[in-house]
Amino acid sequence: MTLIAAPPAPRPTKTILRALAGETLPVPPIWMMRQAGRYLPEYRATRAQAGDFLKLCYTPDLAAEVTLQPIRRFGFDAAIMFADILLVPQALGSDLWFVTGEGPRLSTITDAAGVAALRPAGSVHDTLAPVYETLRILRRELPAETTLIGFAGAPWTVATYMVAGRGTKDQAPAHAMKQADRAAFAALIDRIGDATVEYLSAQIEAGAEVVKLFDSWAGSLRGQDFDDFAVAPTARIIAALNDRHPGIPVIAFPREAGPRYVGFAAATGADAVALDNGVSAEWAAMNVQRAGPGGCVQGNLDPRHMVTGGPELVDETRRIVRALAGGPHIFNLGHGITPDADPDNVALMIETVRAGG
Ligand code: 1CP
Repeated sequence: MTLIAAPPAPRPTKTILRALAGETLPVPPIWMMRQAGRYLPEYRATRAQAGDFLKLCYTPDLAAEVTLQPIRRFGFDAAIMFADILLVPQALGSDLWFVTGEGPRLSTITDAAGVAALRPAGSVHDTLAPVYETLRILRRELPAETTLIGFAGAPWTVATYMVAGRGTKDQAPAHAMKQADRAAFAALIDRIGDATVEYLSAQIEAGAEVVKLFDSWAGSLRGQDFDDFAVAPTARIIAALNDRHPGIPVIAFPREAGPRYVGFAAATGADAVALDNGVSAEWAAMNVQRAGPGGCVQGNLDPRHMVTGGPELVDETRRIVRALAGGPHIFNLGHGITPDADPDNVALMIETVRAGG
């Protein structure tokens, strides 16, 4: 019997995919969290046309349009599909609505009966099918060099909203449920994790080339809780995705994880970790970024520079580019751009990055 070795996977050509594969590039590719959003007049116009935020998420032509707006205006290296992490709770059966000027509201889940009443993970496609259509449109319409990113919330962050019924400063309701009935809380995390695997798999089948897991509230987990509810669910999702869709990179964003950024990619199988602006780029270069696969970091300019601009913006951008130039790096903000940001500052950030820092 002759054994024929499998041909090596073709090397990616898009810059974001090259960085995620562990390549150190002379100029880091760049995109920006919340790049489609209220700081852009064209976004506000399309959102007004949609009527409300959820309508915008579930109307594929309009969701694709707002995804493309920052690509046309700035030429970012990646487009992130327009949707929201809270569509998954809705697909699992939570009521979801947005209060203008305040934010999201959901029906609350506080005990084992609430978890048991959720829909099965496999049924999420009934609600989420329009998101897959958005991705199919984007794959047709994006420039050939632009990477298409899909996303979901990580289970802990999604659970904090499902338990509290809204955004909270300290995620106290989720911590309380975890303490009162750890098994019920773990069942909630598992159900969200299963739904997330289904959702991200379908996103990849519809054309997402990279997926990102947003764990915006990971920083409020301590000790064993961080291992059980940030690391383990993320690792489980990534293992299932690697199994179903080998070669599709995953970016993990355990926001405000601080020292727990160290080893997070290795512990979860993530191809990159996104850094918030609470850690310094110099520290991350020493402690988080590594040469080769799994060593890529993304980040981490403070989004307030998109409001204030000026020489500080240029200096900080250069400092981050230089600090992370020795390994695989995707330039980004440390969190989402805010509605009061000035689009001219975004253009200045991109110009500075592309000038080599
Ligand atoms: O009025 C508006 O137009 C709504 C503002 C808005 C936008 C533009 C919301 C409501 N969601 C979004 C889009 C969105 N949300 C994207 C689109 C892609 C892009 O980045 O351009 C993404 C990736 C998200 C992810 C998201 N939603 C996160 C994780 C990232 C983060 O910011 O930490 C979280 C926590 C949410 C929940 C959410 N959705 C919207 C708001 C205002 C919030 C935060 C609510 C709160 O905690 O109070």
